[in-house]
Amino acid sequence: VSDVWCQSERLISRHEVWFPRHISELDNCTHVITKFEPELDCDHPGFTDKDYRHRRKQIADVAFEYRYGQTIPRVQYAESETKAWTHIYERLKTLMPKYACQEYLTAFQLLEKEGLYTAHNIPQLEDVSNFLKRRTGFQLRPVSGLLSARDFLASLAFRTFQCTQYVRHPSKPDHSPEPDCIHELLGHVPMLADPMVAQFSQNLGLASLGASDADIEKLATLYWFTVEFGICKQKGELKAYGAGILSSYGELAHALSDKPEKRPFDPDKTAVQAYTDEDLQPLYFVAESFEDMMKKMKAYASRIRRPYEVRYDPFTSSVVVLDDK
Ligand code: HBI
Ligand code: FE
Repeated sequence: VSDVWCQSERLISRHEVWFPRHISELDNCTHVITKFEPELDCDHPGFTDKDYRHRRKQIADVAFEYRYGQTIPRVQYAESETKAWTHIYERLKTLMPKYACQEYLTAFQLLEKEGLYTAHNIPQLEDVSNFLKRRTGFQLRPVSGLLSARDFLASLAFRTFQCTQYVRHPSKPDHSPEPDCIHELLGHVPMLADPMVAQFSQNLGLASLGASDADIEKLATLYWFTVEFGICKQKGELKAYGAGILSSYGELAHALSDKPEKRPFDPDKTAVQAYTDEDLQPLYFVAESFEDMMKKMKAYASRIRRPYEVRYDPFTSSVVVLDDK
């Protein structure tokens, strides 16, 4: 009993809370949640497909072995995997001009111009990571599946996006219960190529370092309704900026139709909204503008109570912890 008491007491001191202080320590932030693993989830489309599970494990093992500073190993994608990419890529491209926000469209164009994105090949994470480094200082590191919210958010503090490298099951190209590289590449990467989004993502990560479990849950919920499923107004029209919308043909048309419920984005309310990750979203939060959403998130993050402040030092890729407040 006294051990438990001591542990919870110790969490209060900034000297005792562990969180990564240097980008290389993200090697310790790779705790995978097994909720949607094809081996364990009988609703997963790959549950009964032994070859798929083998393939998925092969690619996940590469991520498992990965350490900071290494080149991201290239994956030779199979024809069926590339086929899923082509199918999604071509269909999404027809909807993008109408539904995607300006930041996404600009970055997507650039990715195509540089020859990184084509309908015919799944881009390699190493090449995409180098592109992002040049654009916004963001980089990718391979991850073997869905991470704990704490680990996932912590990596954002170091301008690092933990990115899956396997492809969803080919029987369901339009839906995946877990993140896959098609979602990361067509949803997240173009957004992370925007300097403002990069800063916003890093701020979210910094706000999470050493935060209480309750605050992490709220930040994860805010992440869900912004980075994953956010909608904002641009020139009087609703546009998608969330990666979960932008990487899904079905979700794009659904989100911007008048079927789902829409409420104004307000971090205090959004942070405690229950959500589903099983199906099309029944509810979206709409920001007045992209800038307004980021301003409100910044104000929200500054109200999270921590007995210390954190700053990022880009020269050393380190988090500096400042004196107790
Ligand atoms: N893990 N690999 C991975 N990719 C994500 O997008 C992701 C995650 N874990 C948690 C998460 N996203 C969010 O839902 C928030 O909890 C941060
Ligand atoms: Fe995502």
